[in-house]
Amino acid sequence: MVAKEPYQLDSQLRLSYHSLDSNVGVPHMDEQKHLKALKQAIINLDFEGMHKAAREAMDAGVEPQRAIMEGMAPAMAVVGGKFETGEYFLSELVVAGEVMKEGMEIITPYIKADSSQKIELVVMATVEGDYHDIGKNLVATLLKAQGFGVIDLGTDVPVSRIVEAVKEHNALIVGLSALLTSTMATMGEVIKALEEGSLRNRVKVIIGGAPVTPQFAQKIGADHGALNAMEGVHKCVEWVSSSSR
Ligand code: B12
Repeated sequence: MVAKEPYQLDSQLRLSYHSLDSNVGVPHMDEQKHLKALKQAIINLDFEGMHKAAREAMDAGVEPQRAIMEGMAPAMAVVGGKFETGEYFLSELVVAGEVMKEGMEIITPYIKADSSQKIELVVMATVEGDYHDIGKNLVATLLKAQGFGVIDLGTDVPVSRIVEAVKEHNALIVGLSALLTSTMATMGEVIKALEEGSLRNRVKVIIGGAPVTPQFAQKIGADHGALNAMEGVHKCVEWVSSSSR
């Protein structure tokens, strides 16, 4: 597997984000302070700290996408590392997830919606056997902000349910999320089922989640393996902007 840094956008990529990341450039000192406070609140499992940090960051005008992607998301990777080394247990993972969710509740209303995009439907799901939904929810929020209609099927979603939803809603894009190496393969099963249902040529399939790489996406026949939420949403915008399908 090729190593990747899922939470860091390289500067080249950032420059191409336009409306997704309007505040181009390296965060200045004051912003760094807010990003650090958001990160610390998650690592310290501190709900009050998160409320304070999220409100202060928004009051100070920190760009909401940056607050989530550069402040909060990297903290979850730190928490995952602590879980791996035995410093944190499952209960701490649960609390960290809740702290992140509360922070996102405060921050997401600040994400500016782009109403210029025509509504195209995206079916989103975390695949069967997998309960991780923070990344998926983030992608859904960013897609909505870009004017997409999102049918969010939730977590632990059976392959058949995803296929039914694509058919029922005549979706243009399917976004799949998996955080466990044991559930990644299920994304390939979704693609096979779409092929068997003669739906594959009607939809683009984008996959994401910490263990997902572009190579894995290619191997299972997905159209794109997202490096992170922003890059994935950027790809969806590109798809609907072009007339390739
Ligand atoms: C929080 C967390 C949990 C929470 C989840 C809460 C929730 N509501 O989601 C809880 C406590 C429930 C949990 C449970 C488990 N977890 Co857990 N969890 C994590 C942790 C710490 C953070 C995940 C997270 O939310 N990250 C923040 C978000 C923003 O990042 P993200 O999900 O990667 O999403 C980003 C991108 O990947 C992308 N993205 C994600 N999906 C998609 C989809 C599309 C379409 C696109 C475009 C982009 C995209 O966008 C996001 C932003 O860029 C990770 C550690 C890690 N480093 O990932 C472990 C981790 C994933 N968990 C792990 C494990 C082992 C488990 C358990 C098996 C533990 C256990 N013994 O029970 C269970 C499994 C439960 C299940 N069946 O799903 C392992 C997985 C190891 C492996 N190789 O598979 C990890 C890596 C921890 C570790 N280092 O060991 N977990």
